[in-house]
Amino acid sequence: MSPAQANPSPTTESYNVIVVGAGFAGMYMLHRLRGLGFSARVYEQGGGVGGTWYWNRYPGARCDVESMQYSYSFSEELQQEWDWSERYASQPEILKYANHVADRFDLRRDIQFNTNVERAVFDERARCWAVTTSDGTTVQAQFVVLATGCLSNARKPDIKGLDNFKGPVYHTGNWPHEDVDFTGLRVGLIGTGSSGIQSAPVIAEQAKHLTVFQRTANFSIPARNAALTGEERNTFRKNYPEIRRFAREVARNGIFAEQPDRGALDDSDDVRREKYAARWERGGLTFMYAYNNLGLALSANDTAANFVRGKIGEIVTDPETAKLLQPDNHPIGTKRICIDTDYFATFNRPNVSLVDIKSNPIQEITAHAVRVGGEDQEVDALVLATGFDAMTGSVAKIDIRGPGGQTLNRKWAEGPKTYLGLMSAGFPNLFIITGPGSPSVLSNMIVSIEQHVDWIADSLVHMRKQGLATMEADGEAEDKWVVHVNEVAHGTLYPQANSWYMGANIPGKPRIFMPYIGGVGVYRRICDEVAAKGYEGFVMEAEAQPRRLGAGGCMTPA
Ligand code: N01
Repeated sequence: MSPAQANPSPTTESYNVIVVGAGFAGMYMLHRLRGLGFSARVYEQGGGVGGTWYWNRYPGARCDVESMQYSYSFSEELQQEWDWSERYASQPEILKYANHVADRFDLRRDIQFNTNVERAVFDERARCWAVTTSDGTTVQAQFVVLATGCLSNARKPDIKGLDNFKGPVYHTGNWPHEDVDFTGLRVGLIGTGSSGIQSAPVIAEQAKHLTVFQRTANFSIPARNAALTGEERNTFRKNYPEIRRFAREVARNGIFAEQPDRGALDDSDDVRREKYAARWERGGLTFMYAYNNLGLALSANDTAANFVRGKIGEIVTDPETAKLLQPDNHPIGTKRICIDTDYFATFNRPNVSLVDIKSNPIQEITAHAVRVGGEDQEVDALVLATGFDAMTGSVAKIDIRGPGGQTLNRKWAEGPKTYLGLMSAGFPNLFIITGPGSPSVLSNMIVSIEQHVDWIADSLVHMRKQGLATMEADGEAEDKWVVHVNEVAHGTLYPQANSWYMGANIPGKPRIFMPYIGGVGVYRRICDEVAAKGYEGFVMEAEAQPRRLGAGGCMTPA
């Protein structure tokens, strides 16, 4: 029990809404709440805004969705005035954008930084949440919105001896704010997901030697990053209404792009190869939109996977290294596909080596080395690119107790259960942004964030108008949604990979496909229909007495 829990100070403050997290979701939620006249307070564990982009400062960190699309659409002025400099924005530029948004909309005055929310307990009499933070304060709010992010709980692996290592150990998801200089050092990099694949080429340029420890080879497509020209930016800006509409309503993943209209086996081998080659040259995530059945049929998927394996073989000069780098244990795209700059070519450098830890797992880390197959790979510094306790990890860190003392962690012990990814039955007035059961990490996050925030804001306005005190997911509606989310996932190839989407990267975490794979357009329509039918599948209860919402939050009824 933390000091805050042991001795909470009396509640003095109350708000309509407490928002947990000041990443892209929390910032937009705050902006909407303020605009609607709700009082709100945001608690953020970091020292600044930006969420995942505040923490993930590793060398080479960059978004894999094009910058002109990985940006807010809620303000026409904002999207017209901000100049993205590159096709894929780097982490520093995204963080600068987040700070610009915070300043432009004057958000900081309602955000308390360097503060963790440790506990949220539903007070049944007052029908509101008592929220306790790491500074020992407890505040009240009628609603709590978890904008805690899906990839913000960096995971240190359980590798024997890791704590005995004498050199510096960095985690890509919790990178220092100061410059890290690897000049003259032998660096060991563990993990070859998006973070490892982005950082390896940059570290290799600086370090004396880079040793990459690979457990699972990953598919990666070249980013083909480049400076954006004024003309490219203007074309986007002119066409934003249609681009944004398409991303929200049509695209499965919230990204404006040409949609495939045929399956991979509908084309001849030559035509197919040409299409893949063109997409490889263009670079980026749209490689996977070459055909409409790459995520559905293994025979189709194999054609794309074989093409990429072939490209790896062409790029990497040492045949043994090339073979190790060619993924062979999951269909392409079923683990988050990576987007890189010179990742495979990095292994042609004389100062880079690859160690296969799949056939020969790491035995232990000693004071100065990583021991594999009885051999010590000496390193001066370690970089852990070992991922996150994704989607549920940051929620699980908060002790959330609903009516009757039920904890969310206990309820989710066998996997997260939500209705529409927005609420979990038994926890009234507690919303989750881009939670498990929503398209979330399978989509352009900003598109999904804006949709969730707007939907939540509309629900609060509805409740205020109708004089309603509580809103909660109905258990039956939730059960049906959980079944639906699973059915849709199991109709695809995704569950064939041991991915973090499945919770497979965390020992003991239940294997449940967490995001909703039905597509952002379909999902948006479902959410809108639910609202149009009077919030079907949610239980809403009236106020026993009028509450002055908008004027100071949560007051205990007399
Ligand atoms: O994490 P990951 P990430 N011993 O979980 C290995 C987003 N993102 O930080 O696959 C040895 O994907 C693990 O091996 P295996 C993006 O959505 C986006 O790279 O479990 N190895 C794997 O190789 C992404 O998917 C961007 O066998 C261990 C790696 O570590 C998500 O964040 C950039 C190990 C972890 O890969 C997560 O990416 C960065 C152990 N004990 C991240 N434990 C962009 O926008 C784990 N591994 C481009």
